[in-house]
Amino acid sequence: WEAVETGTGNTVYSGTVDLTSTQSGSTYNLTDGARGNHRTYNLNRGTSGTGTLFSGPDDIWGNGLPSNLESAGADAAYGAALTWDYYKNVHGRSGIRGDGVGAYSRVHYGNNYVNAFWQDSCFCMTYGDGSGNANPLTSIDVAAHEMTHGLTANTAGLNYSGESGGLNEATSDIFGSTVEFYANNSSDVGDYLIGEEININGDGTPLRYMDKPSKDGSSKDSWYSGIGSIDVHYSSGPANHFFYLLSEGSGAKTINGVSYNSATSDGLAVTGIGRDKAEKIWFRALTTKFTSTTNYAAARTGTLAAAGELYGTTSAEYTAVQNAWAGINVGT
Ligand code: ASN
Ligand code: ZN
Ligand code: CA
Repeated sequence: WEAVETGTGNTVYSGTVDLTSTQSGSTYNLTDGARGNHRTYNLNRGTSGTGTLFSGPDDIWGNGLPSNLESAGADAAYGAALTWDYYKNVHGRSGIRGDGVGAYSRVHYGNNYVNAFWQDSCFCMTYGDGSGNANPLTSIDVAAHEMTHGLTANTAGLNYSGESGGLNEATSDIFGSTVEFYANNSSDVGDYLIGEEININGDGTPLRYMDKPSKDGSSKDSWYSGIGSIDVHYSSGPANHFFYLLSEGSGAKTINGVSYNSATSDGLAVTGIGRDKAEKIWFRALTTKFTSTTNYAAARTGTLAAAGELYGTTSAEYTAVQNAWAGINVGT
């Protein structure tokens, strides 16, 4: 018999947060009894299996420092819970498969591993501890990015290569960002940057920028014929840029203390419709229009169909979708 409890997570990136656990006798487990029993495991530098479920005599997880092995577990559990709540409360979807069943997270993967990943085969996500300047890969946006790979695999199934691969990656960045905004966490505020907490570059810069993807030195701002042959983490750039333009519009803007400046490929201004509407359009397109082979042109068609269903084909929202795609050189 297990009781659902509310414990305390002292995370590396998000301060002190509530975490749902389960209690079995005098032992607490980092199993989220309110979210499909999503579990969080400690691989303790291993690279296979599940390691051990985080558990102990108290319902306090971590101390906020990466040196405490529970801290990254607290971040991972928090990120998974937020992502679950976001899809349930914003999009009406219960769990990655929509069946109410939780996945699981594994932290402390390998030695000095500077990445995180989702695997369909285990229905689980895994985080490294980083090395050098990098910190554990367990920030909110990274957690939501990885979990969203599970959602994409179970809906559109976008192939992870070519233009569909870029759209797959962008979908993870888009919802990585929207979950971070949804969290409304004062330690890790919402932004249109990916991985800014991890310090992967050693100079405090993020991994990716949605307002101007080329700021990372590799991602593309706009679509071009042949973009399907570059790395999917770079061909994602135009779709991330599309989502930023659709949400916030072109030009300079400061949100939660972060400054953005987004230019269109055609030089025409785009007026944003707000993130709340943009995320609904992308989710509807992903789950009802996109397929495994959707490319940029088809993503335009799919998001326009979604916007038409949600807001009407004569709406300002529909026009904004057209303009945002034109702003990254897709359609006219
Ligand atoms: N963190 C990367 C991603 O989610 C891992 C990978 O490239 N598979 O895209
Ligand atoms: Zn990814
Ligand atoms: Ca972020």
